[in-house]
Amino acid sequence: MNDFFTADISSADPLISEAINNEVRRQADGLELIASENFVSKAVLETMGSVFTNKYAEGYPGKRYYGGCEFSDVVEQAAIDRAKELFGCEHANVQPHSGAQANMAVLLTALDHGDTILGMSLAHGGHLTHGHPLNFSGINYKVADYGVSRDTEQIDYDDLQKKAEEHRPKLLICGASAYPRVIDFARIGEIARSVGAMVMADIAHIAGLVATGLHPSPIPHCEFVTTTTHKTLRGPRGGMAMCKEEFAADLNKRVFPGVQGGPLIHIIAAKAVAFGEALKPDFKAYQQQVLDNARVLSQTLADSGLRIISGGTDNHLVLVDVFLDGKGITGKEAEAALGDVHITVNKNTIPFDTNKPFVASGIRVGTPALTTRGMKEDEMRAIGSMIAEVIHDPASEDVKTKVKREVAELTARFPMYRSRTDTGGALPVSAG
Ligand code: DSN
Repeated sequence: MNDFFTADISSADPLISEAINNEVRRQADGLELIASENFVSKAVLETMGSVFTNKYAEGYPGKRYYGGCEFSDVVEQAAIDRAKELFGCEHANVQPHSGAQANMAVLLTALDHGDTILGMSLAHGGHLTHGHPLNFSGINYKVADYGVSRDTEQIDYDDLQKKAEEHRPKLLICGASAYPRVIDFARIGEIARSVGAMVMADIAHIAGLVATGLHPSPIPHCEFVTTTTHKTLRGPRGGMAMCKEEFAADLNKRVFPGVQGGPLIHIIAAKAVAFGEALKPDFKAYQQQVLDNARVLSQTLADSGLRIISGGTDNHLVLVDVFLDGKGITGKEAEAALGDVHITVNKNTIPFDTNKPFVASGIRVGTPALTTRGMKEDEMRAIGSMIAEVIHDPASEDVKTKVKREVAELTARFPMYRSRTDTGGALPVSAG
């Protein structure tokens, strides 16, 4: 047989092979606390690397523009059916390549160019695609924003009502990328209806919690619900858009041919696999552990003298003020110091931040990935202490050496993917 079909990556492309192996080791040897990241199962990983990557399948199941789509139809229909079962939605489009493209398709469905949207400010935990001036959403539409109150650092629903009355948006956008509290979708739905607006909820961060009933669902209250599939939902990197049946045909047209061409059938197949996993009872136990872990991590960090935005967390993430009005360090410094000891977090602005976004006063930490590795409350207490020690003394090489050793000991107890040195590929092994 032709080498082309049999040569492993290690011989076909040593540079990329080595980078993959290094990434396998980086993920295994570090503590991954980026709230939007997770580790997929071997089944999902294998499906993403399947021969469906070779297939063009513009259109939708049963109505394609190319021949040979019979098996593409099987996987896409399975993804759609499972998504509908998981979220209880009337319609699901599983083709968006990302959350941003799912949001773009919804905005094109709901709005005309120049219409007004009201979204949560990025600086208060929202997302670029909810109306940031540099994003398509801010370029093509008139934007007003809402945020959290200074006192509680939680969404100010009374202010949101006032803003909705003032700006009369056609679409109210809710959902966040750095908001640790329950979002009251029912209240947001009421506010929208009071001004004749539609609602899009972007549940990218909390989709796994919503799917398992551990966060109230936006489905009954919103015309449109979008998500990514790779965060708490623990599927392949990608997006999905859901809506009421009345918008289904239009939404489908906006995804394809509106903003995308050929769907990524290998990713859609992996979405189906991930949704199948999420429908199993142990996924709810996993999500509950994500929540329990986040609460313990939050409490440990608070006990160490760091300030937790909004005073705690109801979901998978914790937003931590490390700047402490100039008495601490910046988010940028914290991210770098923690990176030195193989703890991966991202700097994040906090509400009413006095530092610029690239410096930031906070860090965002999340528990989905480490919970997938099997870590529980005891490990969260240990990790919280490690984080605090580094942040309180970022210049100390002694502290860094000690914490680096603790990270190595902890990660060794929770094995995950390993490097397949004979081929250079990544072979997952069972999570701890
Ligand atoms: N980049 C994602 C996150 O980290 O939350 C949002 O798109």
